[in-house]
Amino acid sequence: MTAGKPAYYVTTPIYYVNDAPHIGHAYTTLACDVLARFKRLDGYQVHFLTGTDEHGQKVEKSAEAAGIDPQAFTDKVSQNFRDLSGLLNFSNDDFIRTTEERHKRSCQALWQKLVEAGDIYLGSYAGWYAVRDEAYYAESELEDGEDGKKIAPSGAECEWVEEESYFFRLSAWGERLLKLYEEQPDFILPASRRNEVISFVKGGLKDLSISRTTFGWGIPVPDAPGHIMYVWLDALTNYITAVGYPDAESENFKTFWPADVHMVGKDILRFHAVYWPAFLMAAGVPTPKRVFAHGWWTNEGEKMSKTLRNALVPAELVETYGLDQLRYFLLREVPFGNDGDFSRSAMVGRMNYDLANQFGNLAQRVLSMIAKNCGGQLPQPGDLDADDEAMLDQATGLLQDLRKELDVQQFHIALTKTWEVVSAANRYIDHAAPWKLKKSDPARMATVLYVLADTIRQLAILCQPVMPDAMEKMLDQLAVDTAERDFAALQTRLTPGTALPAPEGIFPRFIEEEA
Ligand code: ME8
Repeated sequence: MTAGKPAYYVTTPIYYVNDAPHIGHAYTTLACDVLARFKRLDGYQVHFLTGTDEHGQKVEKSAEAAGIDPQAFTDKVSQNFRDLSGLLNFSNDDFIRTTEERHKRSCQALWQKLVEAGDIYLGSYAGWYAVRDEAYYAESELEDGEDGKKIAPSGAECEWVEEESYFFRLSAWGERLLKLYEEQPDFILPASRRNEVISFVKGGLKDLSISRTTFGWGIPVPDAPGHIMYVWLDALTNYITAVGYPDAESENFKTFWPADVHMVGKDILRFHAVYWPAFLMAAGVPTPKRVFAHGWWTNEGEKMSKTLRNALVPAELVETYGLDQLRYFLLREVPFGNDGDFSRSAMVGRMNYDLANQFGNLAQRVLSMIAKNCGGQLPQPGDLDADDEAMLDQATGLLQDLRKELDVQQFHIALTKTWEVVSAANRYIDHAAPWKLKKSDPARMATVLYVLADTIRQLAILCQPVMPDAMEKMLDQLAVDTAERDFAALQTRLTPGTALPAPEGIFPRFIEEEA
């Protein structure tokens, strides 16, 4: 039953199929997965979208190099991104491919709207194009590379393109874009990126070439033989296709559009924060609520690249460190929005300290004391003293903090605040020392263990978005009913007398193998 629930729509970029998924792609989708899971547990009706960007020259060239036609090529490699969802336990509700019929229909309808609005005209493009970025560059942006080559700021090689092309009147939308950024100050986050976009738009916008004629792998422009749509116009439209565009009256579209968050890497912010809202405003479609541009991951200080063969492969990391350990690390280690570096030592540190020592050990101590000293049943608490109340209040107060931080995509702060409660629980157990109370004051021991068990339950419920499997195990060990695991259940308390299964460790330590 979804009626009456508030809606939440979160999207990842759709990834180019020419590349094998690496940790950078996994990172973006992970961030969205955590938002989607959090909102579901908080009573929202969520639509979480990911998918693949399958048209354009870059994909066409990769297909050619693989010696198969582009459709067969994309059918094959798109699967790698679908598999990533299974591997990393992503809970996306849909997976869109731009080669699907629903998407062709949506793009052509959007195009038609732009034509009707008078925002498209026929001209000819003569300028630089980088296939790797699928982006046009002005001469002034380029640097000279070896052998007279022209290099874009991203490092991509550019080629000279001259062809008949349709243009979008982007130059006419500068003022309205600036107004959008002003009226919706959180439209672009983090703020530093917002400032970059504002200066770019203030610098003046040129009309954008939005069709190509020199290759064929794309969506045909309606009534314009020989023209296919510029791959970024095609790609961005995926976000509305997936909720039913062009059927703006459909239940899905009315429920989920405008999107709450488009999550992207900083490399593609301009497309999402400038071109996309301009297209939408021109077509009379509402603009999304937020574009969040996160930072870039490097591997042990090096940029990941095909030539260096140093891309971090998600499957290998999961195998080495464990799935939830990796999910936790990626969101805890780096302030969300900043660049981050993956190092083995940092990963092992988080795994052994935050997860095994601080959280895992706490749960293990409490559950094994209950197993040994309380007949394997949740103990009956007596009257709570000030320390007990403070512990439980601190755990209960966490939800408000997490809501606030996740509403602005500050995962690392949300986790830091969660670990403040984990640390407080460790201080509480050390201070109350229930192991000393076994003989002297068993009633007090029961109270302390009960307070701890309920604190762990609350932490486990709140950590589900980041570590779904591990927290499922933790809640199983506390015999929490599966219907009592959403945020509404934080208002309740564990039932004394409930029989618990035998405790098992949840977060193993990472032991370095002897060389
Ligand atoms: O740009 N660190 O697709 P793409 C962090 N198809 N994130 C990274 C990363 C890294 N080292 N490498 C990649 C495209 N990413 C277009 C998008 S959307 C309408 C079309 C992530 O396959 C990051 O989110 O090149 C980046 O924006 C995205 O992958 C680029 O994926």
